Amino acid sequence: MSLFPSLSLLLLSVVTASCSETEPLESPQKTCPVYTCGCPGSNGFPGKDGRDGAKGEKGEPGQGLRGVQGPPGKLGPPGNPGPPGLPGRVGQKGDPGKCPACKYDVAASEREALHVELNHIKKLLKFLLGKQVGKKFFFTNGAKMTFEEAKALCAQFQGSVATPRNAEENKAVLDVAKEEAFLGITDVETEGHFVDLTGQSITYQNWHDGEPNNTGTGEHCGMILKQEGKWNDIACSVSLLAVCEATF
Ligand code: MMA
Ligand code: CA
Repeated sequence: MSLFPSLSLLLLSVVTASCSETEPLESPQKTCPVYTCGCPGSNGFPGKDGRDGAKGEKGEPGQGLRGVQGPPGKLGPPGNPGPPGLPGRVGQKGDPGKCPACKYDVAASEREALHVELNHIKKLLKFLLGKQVGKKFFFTNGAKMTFEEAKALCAQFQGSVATPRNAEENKAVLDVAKEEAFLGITDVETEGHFVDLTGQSITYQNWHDGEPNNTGTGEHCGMILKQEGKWNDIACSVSLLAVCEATF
């Protein structure tokens, strides 16, 4: 018997034995017949470097000396304007000036005398009118008229048809009127939305229950009722007492 065949058999068994040690049998590609499998190669070279990891936390400041301070940064954008300042002091009284159309120049002493006289009259008027709430006076001449006529009458005194802004003023109007009287309010522009004679919405109102109800052919004016000074809307064409309000 030759030595060769037994040597090759021995070699083959060594090879298969070392293969089965390194390659687990579960692997599908390892089901090949024993004679076609090679031995695993030696480890390859290490792969390329991986990608950079996430940035680490900021380190502690170093030990070295601080550098010199850099130059100042660029000028920032202008800030918002500040609140308005306090009002300045009242200036000195100007000279009376010349009135080209005036025949005479009223002397300072005469102006002073007129001023004193006017104040006396104002004082008397306030006393006679009686009804004052704050700076506002309420007054009537006892005449009845339409709303338009009442407006024209009150305008003569640089005043307006009485427009009470609170319960105290409402009471004062009732005290002066003692009967039903027009108020300086209207909803002629927008039905149901009463405004004062400057067109401003009213903030105080004292409507009677169920009013304003805009009955009949329409009621676009306001009036004060005798009963508790409650308000009713009424046609502007009716005749009612005119009560005015004005400041002096
Ligand atoms: C009733 C009532 C009022 C209306 C007047 C008109 C007497 O009161 O309906 O709302 O304004 O009538 O005269
Ligand atoms: Ca009414």
